[in-house]
Amino acid sequence: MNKVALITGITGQDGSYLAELLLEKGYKVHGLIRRASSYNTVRIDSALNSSEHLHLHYGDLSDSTNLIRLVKEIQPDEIYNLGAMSHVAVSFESPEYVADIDGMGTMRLLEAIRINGLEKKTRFYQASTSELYGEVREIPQKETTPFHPRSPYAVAKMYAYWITVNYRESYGMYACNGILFNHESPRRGETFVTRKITRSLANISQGLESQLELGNMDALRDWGHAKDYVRMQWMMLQQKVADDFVIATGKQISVREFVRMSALEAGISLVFTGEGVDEVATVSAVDRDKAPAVSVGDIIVKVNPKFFRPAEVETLLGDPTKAKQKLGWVPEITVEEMCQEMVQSDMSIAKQHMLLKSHGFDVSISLES
Ligand code: NDP
Ligand code: GDR
Repeated sequence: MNKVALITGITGQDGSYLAELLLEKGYKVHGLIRRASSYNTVRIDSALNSSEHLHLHYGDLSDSTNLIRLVKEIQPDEIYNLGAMSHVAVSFESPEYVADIDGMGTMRLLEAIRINGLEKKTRFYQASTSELYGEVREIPQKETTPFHPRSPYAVAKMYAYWITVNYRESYGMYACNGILFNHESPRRGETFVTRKITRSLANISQGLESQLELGNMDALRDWGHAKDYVRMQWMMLQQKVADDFVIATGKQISVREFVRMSALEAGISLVFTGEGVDEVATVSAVDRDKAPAVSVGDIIVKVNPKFFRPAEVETLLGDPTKAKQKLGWVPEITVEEMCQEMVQSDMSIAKQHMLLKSHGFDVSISLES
């Protein structure tokens, strides 16, 4: 019998990779999608076109009756709760919404399992986050490191973390938290910093954009690849006993270093000068084949305080020892390889746009991020 999984957030970065992984493993996969005014399934279109075992259902984590009905109809063996308003900076703009979806939404889904009497059947994965550590109390951060969330997003995720633990302890449910550090890919949303950087530098290299504006370039993150991390989400639900795990690479670099690495991949060498809001990155050498629109001396990166956050998480570095020892999980893709893949993917999109432009088509690039 095929196992049956329900994924919330299936249209997002992780949801799309996880759906592909589960389909490869022979699962029947059900995904919760939100009705939008335009198509929002671009990341899962190829899976939808190639598999008859992928089914989508309209719904929302704010809608209890919808969740209860779907869980009743689908009778899932596994639920992966990846759905969330996942942008930390945006959560300062909409704290009530993020509490409702990221916090209460998790409880609604756990209740849907319980109301349908599926506590002993349905295993539950909660997408927890390194943002729980926020103002870090210990370096590196592991499962026992105290939490100190620094944004409405992280505070909402803290409720979700503990309600997941609570349902495990109260009702004997197989419910676990993956405390995942930042993970990226060519499918990463364009407003998260890595993708913003790779996309913008690719556009600059081809002449579609002239400058990349960033916030805090000193921020340090432990960046891994989403494909490695969704494999881990599945592994966590295949254990004998439910448990919580930190998933990270154990290495960190700054936003500035990610800019430098991405620029080199796009054929641009950069020199950083100035400090704080006055910091800029100037082109010191250029590979003209790769970056025809860029010249030595161009200032192509600068700081815009509008991207600073009311409270910042300065440094995150995970210790994945428990996941390595108990689950045998080892990340396979390095940050350098991931950066190359992201830049190459964005360069190929930028070149397609330039080709269209050269044939007179109107190519408008959204720059609001
Ligand atoms: P994305 O932002 O790419 O995807 C979020 C998903 O949630 C989308 O499918 C989105 O739908 C859906 N969603 C948003 N609001 C609702 C709602 N009200 N009801 C139902 N679904 C909703 O996130 P990622 O794939 O990067 O992350 C997956 C999860 O993991 C998130 O919970 C995130 O907070 C968490 N996480 C992510 C990390 C990372 O580095 N990527 C690290 C740690 C945790 P739509 O497409 O319609 O917007
Ligand atoms: P993060 O990711 O907040 O860690 O949350 P993001 O890529 O948004 O920021 C990482 C760091 O870069 C700094 N930064 C900028 N960030 C953005 N988005 N835009 C900028 O212009 C910019 N300039 C500098 C930020 O200040 C921050 O320090 C991600 C999300 O996927 C969460 O859902 C997840 O829980 C955590 O990772 C782990």
